Amino acid sequence: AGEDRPIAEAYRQDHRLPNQNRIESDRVKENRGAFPDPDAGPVMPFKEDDQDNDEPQQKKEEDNLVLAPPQELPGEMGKAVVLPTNLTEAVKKMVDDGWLKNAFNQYASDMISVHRSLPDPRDEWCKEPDRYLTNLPKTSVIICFHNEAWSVLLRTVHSVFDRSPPELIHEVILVDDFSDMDHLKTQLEEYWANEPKVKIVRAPKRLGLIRARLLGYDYATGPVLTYLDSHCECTTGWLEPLLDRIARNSTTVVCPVIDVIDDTTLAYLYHDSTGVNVGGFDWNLQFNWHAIPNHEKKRHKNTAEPVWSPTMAGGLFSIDREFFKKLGTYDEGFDIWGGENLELSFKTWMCGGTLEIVPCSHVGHIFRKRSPYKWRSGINVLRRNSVRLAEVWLDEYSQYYYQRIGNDKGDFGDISDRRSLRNNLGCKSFRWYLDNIYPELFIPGEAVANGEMRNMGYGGKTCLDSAARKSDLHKPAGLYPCHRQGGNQFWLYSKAGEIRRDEACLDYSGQEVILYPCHGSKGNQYWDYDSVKKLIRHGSSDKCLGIDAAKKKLIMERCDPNLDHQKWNMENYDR
Ligand code: UD2
Ligand code: MN
Repeated sequence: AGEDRPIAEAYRQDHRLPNQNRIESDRVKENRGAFPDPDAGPVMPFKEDDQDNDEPQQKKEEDNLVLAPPQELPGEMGKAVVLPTNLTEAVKKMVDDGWLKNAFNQYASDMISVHRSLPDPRDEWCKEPDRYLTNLPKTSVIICFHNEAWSVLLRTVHSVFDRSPPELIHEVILVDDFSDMDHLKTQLEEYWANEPKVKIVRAPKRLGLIRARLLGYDYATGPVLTYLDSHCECTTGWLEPLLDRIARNSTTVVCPVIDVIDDTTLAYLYHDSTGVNVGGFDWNLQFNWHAIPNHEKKRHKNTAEPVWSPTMAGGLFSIDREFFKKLGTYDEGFDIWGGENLELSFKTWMCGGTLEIVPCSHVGHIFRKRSPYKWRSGINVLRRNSVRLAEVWLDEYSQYYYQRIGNDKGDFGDISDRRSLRNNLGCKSFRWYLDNIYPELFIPGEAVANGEMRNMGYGGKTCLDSAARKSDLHKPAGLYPCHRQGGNQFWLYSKAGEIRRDEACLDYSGQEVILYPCHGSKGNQYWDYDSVKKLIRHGSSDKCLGIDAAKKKLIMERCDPNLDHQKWNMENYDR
């Protein structure tokens, strides 16, 4: 806690200053030269006897803070903060601690003003006169957090106030999901004491992000609800285009474009509207991003127009409060993290709404590579949430998810309320959703074979094996002893001749046999399985797929039905 103190002090000062661009925290000043010594204790910045300064003598009026042109401050205009390589051991430790606690570079964040300036990522189209209705509804902004870094949380909230028309912010509700970090427990009320629109709600026990959002919902009184993660930064004009869509049709659920705030440098990274993606999911019920499909592109004249999206990422969206209520908000049985974004996406579409990504609205988010906080022990939370989701919303398509988890549903609790919700709302079928809203999703049931792909050479114990994650794409596909548990050994052989899982297809272009994003145009991804000879012949090279036991890798050879290591058994083959 001792370490938090000077930072907290700096931000309190920061907040009080009238001119956003004239802020310099103690951290910032010290860091222009050497890095601060963590053992130095809570030193107030620029004390009266501070002789070491080349700044103008305006300290008294300005709460002892010093004027500096904005371009000198770290992170301004969304620029990267790059720490020098010659850090002292003590500072290195602070940097490491920041990473450990948050899974992003908290130290770098602490150097940046909580009011930092950002680039304006909007297309010109967004700024044309009369683009938005004039009488927009107000929103309650709901930000849930569990042990969020102080500077990051404050920057999220300030970015809302600093870059929204005040008359559109009904309130900002901060939901503390039972954090145990000192600054969050003791300093928030004081920090926001002069901002009547900020309301702080404390969960009596750890709720998980879904029930924390519901707690925020219970307190919110604005006609529109806007949810944000606690490590976001809103850019200029982010709010109006979201509210505009809801004002025109209250069943439209809208998401901003989520820009990347780099986890290491806190740089604000963005594309123009030609780089906008939409949300999808795979049969592991994991959310993923896609380029806008052609059928959707055809509906638009300008790339900045709102686009329909099959799913939302989850953290950042606005919704009409009454419509959210009508949809039954979230499933309260969802714990900690995950699945709620697909639940809300599916039911929005299936129960009469529309889900859009609004390219004129940009909000940054720190994407992390791991989850820094505790989940529950002894239970697979994500699987439980996903099974509840599948049971209520997926109809007969739930089998494709269950296949992926070895048909082990575990104890998923009572879902009868959620099922009656769906019935009472008279929602459409999941099949309707797939056919109309997400026609580009590959349906495993349409595959000719599914399950393991076992090579018959060397005793027949080797299977095609890969996690087939994004990071595995463009790399050789692997081999592993067959384990009969699905997972990384679950493959589909599609009618179109692909050997695939989700978006990854087995692909050969003359070098290694790799996994490559499925492109659907045969070529290097076309494999012809002869279920009698057991050979897998590659379309464009006319070679056959085999394995090299010594090198433990896939190889391509001239086809020879006498070689066992070219023979494969495809599970559940049915043509
Ligand atoms: C994404 C979403 C996130 C949520 C999640 C699926 C974006 C950018 N983020 O993961 O909002 O939809 O997918 O569930 O779309 N939190 C709590 N209590 C907890 C755990 C988390 O309040 O027990 C807070 C946390 O401080 C954060 C928010 O919930 O503000 C989301 O958590 P996250 O940032 O770890 O999720 P993320 O972005 O990886
Ligand atoms: Mn997040």
